[in-house]
Amino acid sequence: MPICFVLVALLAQPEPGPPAPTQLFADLDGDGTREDVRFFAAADGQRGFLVRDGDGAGTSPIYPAYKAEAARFSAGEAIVLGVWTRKGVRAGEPARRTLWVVGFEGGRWVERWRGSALARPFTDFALRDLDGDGVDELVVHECEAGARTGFAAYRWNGFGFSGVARLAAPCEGARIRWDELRLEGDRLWRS
Ligand SMILES: [Ca+2]
Ligand SMILES: [Ca+2]
Repeated sequence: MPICFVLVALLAQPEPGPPAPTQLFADLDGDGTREDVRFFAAADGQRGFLVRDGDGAGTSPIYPAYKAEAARFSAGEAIVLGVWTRKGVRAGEPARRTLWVVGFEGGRWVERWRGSALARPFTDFALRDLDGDGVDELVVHECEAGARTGFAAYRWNGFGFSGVARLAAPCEGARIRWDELRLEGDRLWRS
């Protein structure tokens, strides 16, 4: 193929755009109807924002967030953000992951809880109903050199997350999917 055609073909490749928003459904105002919420993440994974109902009227501030999940807590529904923090991080070390719980009240986004940290550093998180009681648990993947690795389940207590159970698992390799995890009492296991 002549080089001019190769160049034209390369130049015609579309630029990679920002990632598609994550669509979430949560009843943030407690009226019994779930709102349609979208999380827009920057391509660098360092910040993001939420839009309620997709009309721009309920646009959040820009958070230092890389991920968002809808959560059904016993006290109501909310959005849990995976957020970068430098609190307690020494100079030269990378930012750590933490969690914020945000809601939508009185026509604006409010930060209900800005977590300092969980018991241990984590690499990823999800909100899932692990025991089938209709309330979501927080489950995190812990994978830090020199530390116990695996999964840990937490419950929202209204003021933060309380640890419930752990499942030891290798850091890499046989990665367990969130949907395979089950909780029975204080036992976390892989189905
Ligand atoms: Ca609602
Ligand atoms: Ca549950």
